[in-house]
Amino acid sequence: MSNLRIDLDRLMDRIQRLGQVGALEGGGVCRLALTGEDKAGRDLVVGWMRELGLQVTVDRIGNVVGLRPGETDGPPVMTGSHIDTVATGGLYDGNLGVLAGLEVVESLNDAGVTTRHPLAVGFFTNEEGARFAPDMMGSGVHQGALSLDDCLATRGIDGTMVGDDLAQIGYAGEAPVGGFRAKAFFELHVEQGPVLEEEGVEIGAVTGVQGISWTEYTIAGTSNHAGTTPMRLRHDAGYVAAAIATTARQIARDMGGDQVATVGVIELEPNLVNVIARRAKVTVDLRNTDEAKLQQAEGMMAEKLRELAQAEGVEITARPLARFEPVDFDPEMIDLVAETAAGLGCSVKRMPSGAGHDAQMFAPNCPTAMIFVPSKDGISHNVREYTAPAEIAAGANVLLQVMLSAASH
Ligand code: HGY
Ligand code: MN
Ligand code: MN
Repeated sequence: MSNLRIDLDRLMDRIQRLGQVGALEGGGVCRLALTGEDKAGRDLVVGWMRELGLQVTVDRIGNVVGLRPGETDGPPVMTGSHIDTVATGGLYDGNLGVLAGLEVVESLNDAGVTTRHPLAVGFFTNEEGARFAPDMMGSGVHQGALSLDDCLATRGIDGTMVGDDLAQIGYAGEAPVGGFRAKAFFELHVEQGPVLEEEGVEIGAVTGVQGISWTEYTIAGTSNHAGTTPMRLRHDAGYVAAAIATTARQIARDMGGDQVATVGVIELEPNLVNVIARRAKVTVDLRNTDEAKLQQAEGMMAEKLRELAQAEGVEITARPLARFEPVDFDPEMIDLVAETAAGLGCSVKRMPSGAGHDAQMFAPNCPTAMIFVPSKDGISHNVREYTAPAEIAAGANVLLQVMLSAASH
């Protein structure tokens, strides 16, 4: 293990400075993918990449990779994450992984260290998937799991297309996609859940990512008067939307274990107090670490929707937004993270990720693992997201060491 350590003040300064881009009143950040704020964040990070001497490339879906040459050529040891955020984002989700990667580079620059294999630091387009589904869009295209053309043609919640907005912000790059292979991929990320904090553990050696299933349901009912329409004559899209939300919760309750279910979007038309809703749009996010159980949950939801449509006399159409099976990371890489963390004197827990991450797109193509640091109160996708500097230092030093180790042989 090298005696090298990252410079925490420098890393915290970058986290705070990037956090100023798209800063929300009262704290937090909104840098939705492919917006002006995303562009400003990208420009800032690309500037830092260039200052560090990295060779910067932008690919056709806007992923940005900074390469640090090694003594030899060939596939780099890579780290990275995302700098797009949800609308009520925190300073650390994604940003920490990218900026810690830059800090690893700067620490090596300061020490005059050239690694045997090249290193790379990347940020990937639209990891969140909040504005344009699916999530992990950029890394999925980067690693050949998603179609470039389909993603460029994707329309988001504002009605615009990925390809147009990408060009608009000046990040429709030239570099090809799908074929980039890393020697190994590591991602440092905040846990975004309560586990590490509740168990008093400093580092998570992430074993894999749970399966993700996102669906948008459109319910077509009949507008009518709230007062004059007898209950037996209603085709109430608003009622069905609410029933979908309670069904999602009931499925998670009935299945127990790792099953989670979220209704994040409910839109009603005409959305007026005295009008029975003629139309509703509802999103359902189902996740489970076990693929068969995730399919079971999807089946339960589909069955209930058939019953609801029949009983209420409405039409329900489903539009899949994202579907990723659970992913396992490389056992040797997980061991490397766990042993490195222990070697640095940190307590460690092997654990799955509840959130999706860019790393899951690399896992089929190269040895991949993730490093988690605790999230205060288990909070994320919330402006109160917080991880203490000492915890950030621990995570970034583990990243430095595992990258040095993987790039030296
Ligand atoms: O939804 C997720 O798990 C990630 O934040 N994109
Ligand atoms: Mn993230
Ligand atoms: Mn996120």
